[in-house]
Amino acid sequence: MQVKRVPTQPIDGQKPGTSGLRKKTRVFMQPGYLENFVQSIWDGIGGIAGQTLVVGGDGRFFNDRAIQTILKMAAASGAARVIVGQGGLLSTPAASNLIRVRGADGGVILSASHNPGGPDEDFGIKYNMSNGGPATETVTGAIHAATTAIAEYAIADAPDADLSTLGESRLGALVVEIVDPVADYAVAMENLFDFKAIRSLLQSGFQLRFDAMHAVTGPYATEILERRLGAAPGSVVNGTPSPDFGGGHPDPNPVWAKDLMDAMYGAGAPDFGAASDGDGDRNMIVGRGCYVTPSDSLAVLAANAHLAPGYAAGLKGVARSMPTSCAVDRVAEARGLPCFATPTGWKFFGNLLDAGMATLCGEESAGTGSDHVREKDGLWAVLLWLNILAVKRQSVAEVMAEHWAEFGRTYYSRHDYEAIDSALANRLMDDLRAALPGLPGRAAGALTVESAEDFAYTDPVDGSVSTKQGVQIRFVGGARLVLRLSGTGTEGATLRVYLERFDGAEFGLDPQVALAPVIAATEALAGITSRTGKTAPDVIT
Ligand code: VG1
Ligand code: CO
Repeated sequence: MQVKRVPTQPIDGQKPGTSGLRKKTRVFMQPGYLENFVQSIWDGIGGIAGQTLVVGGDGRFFNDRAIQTILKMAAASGAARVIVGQGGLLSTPAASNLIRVRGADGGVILSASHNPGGPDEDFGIKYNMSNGGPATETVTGAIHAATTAIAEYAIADAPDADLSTLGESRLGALVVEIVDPVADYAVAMENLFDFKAIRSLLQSGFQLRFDAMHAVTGPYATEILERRLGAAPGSVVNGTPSPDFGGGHPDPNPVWAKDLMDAMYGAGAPDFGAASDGDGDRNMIVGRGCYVTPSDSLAVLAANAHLAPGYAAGLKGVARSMPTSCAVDRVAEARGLPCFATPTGWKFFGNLLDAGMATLCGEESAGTGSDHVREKDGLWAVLLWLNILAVKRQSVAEVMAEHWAEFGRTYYSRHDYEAIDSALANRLMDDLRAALPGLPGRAAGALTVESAEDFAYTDPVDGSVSTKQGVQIRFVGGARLVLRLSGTGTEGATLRVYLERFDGAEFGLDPQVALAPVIAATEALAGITSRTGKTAPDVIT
């Protein structure tokens, strides 16, 4: 095997964001672009000689080409073994699981998650560490530093590997091992959940619909829900991964999973509906006529996880990202559990999970997971819900009503303003940050600001500090407003506005109505409409 050393120079803007490096697919397809970043990963982590890596992606356009490049670059840099999901497929949680069960040194995941795929859409790459979790800020910092210093990359001059046949082959000294992407993951799920109870729920006439959104969870859901648990054939819809996700946004929320919402709110709706995103780490839960917000879902799972065998001993603690609603905090308080608030992005949960300080974690963006892997896990959340329903024998609506009666309801919504001019968005945030010290005591619409901060997080395990993680404003009476800029967008800036208000007595309001005072206060404080000209958010979830 011949190794080519190709001279190159730093490419601007290869800074990993919330979830690795995300760009337009055509950007990644430029000669040397992907190669530069992959070499920077190898350099940033101190080389990969002798290592075992896991590689896979969500099957989007360019997934297969990127994997061939990564294999040749792993061979050129002396890796011992690369474990690849058959056909280049691995969901993000399955990759995390595989890194852990195989004791790999790390992994590379190809995905832009819920962003659309295709030659004119998005692509992404991220590095996961030996605990199975996304690289910490320290490691992404080292990778970024490597992108700014790179002078050459090394790649094997070799034919493409066969990704379709299970088993081992060689690329020079590198062993390429093709594995079934579903097998180990399905075993992990069987070890956590009461499959017998779920099977008998499904036999009792309980109907479910799982929308894989033409993305990677199709094969996982078909094997686990239909084959192993006996859901009726056809319960999994859009179950064949396609390079452009059927032309849609594989984003499991009421806007992009509208077909599922229509089915769940229409005549003859099944008992339970769920969807997952491009790479399988997000989940949406919806009962018959009853959408469950991700923040509420996290709270319900925290309150009921002990009903599943894998969590029968109880939870060590719970964690949520700062913008996620405080619904889970109320469960933690009632049950005497430690509760942590971290910056946005799953990488911040890793240390808490590794240290045994938290068992369950979640984000408002439809991510929930536990210490079984180090990523959020869409199908896991679906199975935990099913396990809970199998034990309680209640409808989703009944579970929610009971939950709110016990803990109160935290009305919650996120308003996204997309593709704003980056300079304008940065100015908006900078001005808001500068105004924070003067806000407490000030009126904003009908509300009065109680406290205002630019969220900073000190990791309780390693003491690392992350600053500027979003503006958090609390109002007298308990309402809360958070504003931050997205770290995963690929066009201009996306401003995310997170709104919440607790109500201990009235549970039946429309969230947008319940949150009207907080929405009005936002405009008074941040002037989004006056600055951007946008009179309404682009996406409301
Ligand atoms: C978004 C979500 C965040 C999530 C991240 C990655 O980030 O808000 O909660 O962790 O996507 O999720 P941002 O910076 O755009 O708000 V995934 O499913 O894209 O791995
Ligand atoms: Co995702």
